Amino acid sequence: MISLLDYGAGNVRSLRNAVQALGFSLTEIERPEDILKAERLIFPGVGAFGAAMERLHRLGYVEPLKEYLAADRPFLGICIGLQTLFEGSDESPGVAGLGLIPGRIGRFETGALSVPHMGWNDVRVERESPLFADYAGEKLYFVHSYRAAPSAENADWRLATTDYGQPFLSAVQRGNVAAVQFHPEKSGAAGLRLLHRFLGDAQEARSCGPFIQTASTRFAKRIIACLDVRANDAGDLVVTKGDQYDVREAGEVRNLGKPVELAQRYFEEGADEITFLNITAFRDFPLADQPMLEVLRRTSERVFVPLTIGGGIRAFTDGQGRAYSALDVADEYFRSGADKISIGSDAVETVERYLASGGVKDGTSAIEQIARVYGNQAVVISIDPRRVYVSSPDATRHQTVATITPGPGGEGYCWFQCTVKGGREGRDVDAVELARACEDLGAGEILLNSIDRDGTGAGFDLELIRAVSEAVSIPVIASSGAGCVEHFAEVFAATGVEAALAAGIFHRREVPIQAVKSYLREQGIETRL
Ligand code: 1PR
Repeated sequence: MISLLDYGAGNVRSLRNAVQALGFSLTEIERPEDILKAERLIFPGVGAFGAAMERLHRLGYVEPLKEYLAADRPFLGICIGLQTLFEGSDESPGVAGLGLIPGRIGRFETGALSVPHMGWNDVRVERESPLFADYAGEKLYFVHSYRAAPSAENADWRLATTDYGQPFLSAVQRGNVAAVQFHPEKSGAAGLRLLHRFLGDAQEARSCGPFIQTASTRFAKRIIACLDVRANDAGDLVVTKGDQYDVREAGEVRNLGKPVELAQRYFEEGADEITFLNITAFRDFPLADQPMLEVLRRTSERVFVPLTIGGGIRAFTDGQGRAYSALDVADEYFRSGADKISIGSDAVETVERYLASGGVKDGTSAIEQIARVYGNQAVVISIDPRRVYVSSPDATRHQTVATITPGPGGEGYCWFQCTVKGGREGRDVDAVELARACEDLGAGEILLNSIDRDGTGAGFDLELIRAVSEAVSIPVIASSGAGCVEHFAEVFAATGVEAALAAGIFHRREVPIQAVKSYLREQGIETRL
């Protein structure tokens, strides 16, 4: 009997899907006494350390969990499920952990590297373990801002380590109790194999496996496939693609394929993440869009890399006068299989209020509310900027850049105006101040589009991307304009972005994802192959 300790702190649907895809069924822990009845227990911690411990206490799970662990029964902790095994964490001072492993969890101090550590990295397996028995050295998916440092006092737990500015424990194990900092359920085929080892035969295979020794682990730049989804005029949900956000051709919505099939194809072709943007959700209430939620559910059953969904995340009152918060909309997206949600128009409105109030964070914005429940890493801000040209920096209060592509009147400067409703309305907020404010409000990542470059194949807007990525310390995804493999190398070489996203060239099969990755490797840029 495989039991899942879901204490209601976030999305564990991905893990359920992965376990089911491997042919196992899961029993939910519903009462404290269920813990000691489990034959194998998975604890996929989500969110913050303090919130996780607080919920475990409230549900009466702490004592039976300690007893289960002390009896050396089969256990797999994931992410916060690893961190709570320690004595405490700087994330939540004063909150005691389960105390099985000596030491405290600390925050990453990585200098120029973005925090969270979000993406694909190597693990250095330092001793034999059945968990890694058929692991072939692939990169695995991490997302966390805090780390367990390897030390003399936890040496007997140390199974694998990873470097991200600083070394940290990426896997621990003693006897039958193991925990991993990465997400096996989001780590593609390698993660599923590891999960299978725990589910299937962790007991009997105690001494096998290659012994991997890598001098230093290397973090990969991510390649993301993006699917803009909307109903076409016949009412079918299709993947579409615009030119500078105009998705119609000869009056019809362009149809580039079916969302679930395309997402699965990109997973199989090696995309590191998949993003769905529900591009008409600004006018239609997304919770009424059951086909879109169904797309997400079906995709999450077969795609085992992180899934982001955006569109329509804002407060809404339906035709019957029932009010929904942005968190309600996000809840439904997470329940349907999203790992991250992305906020567009609502973030611009939030930042307008934030700037008008001199930077007050009152806790009511969608960004703050969703980050509090699901963690910062789950909140992506999608920015849809358009260039506004000016003849000198004094002509505007906004941050300008000197541009090598002058404006229509020969203007040598521009700023990047945020828009809402899919580019239909410009606002008096620039992309740089928006990104900074959203980071302060608790966003974990920026998805930086460009209306000027979208669908043009002319390359990423490096001036925009440099300006935004230099202004924040959270990861930035470069988007819009990719036309060939060289454009990806260019954006990684010229800016500090962690990821690059493309749509049209992948949909039209002009450039395969693997060709992008191979080219990047040839250029000395690390990728997950
Ligand atoms: O405002 O919170 O409801 O979110 C709406 C979301 O839908 C936003 O993330 C917004 O970017 C997106 N969106 C709205 N309208 C469009 C449109 O195209 N008409 N799509 C749209 C944005 C841009 C990228 C695209 C890249 C790469 N699409 O997603 O995939 O530009 O394309 P390329 O590689 O082909 O150049 P809310």
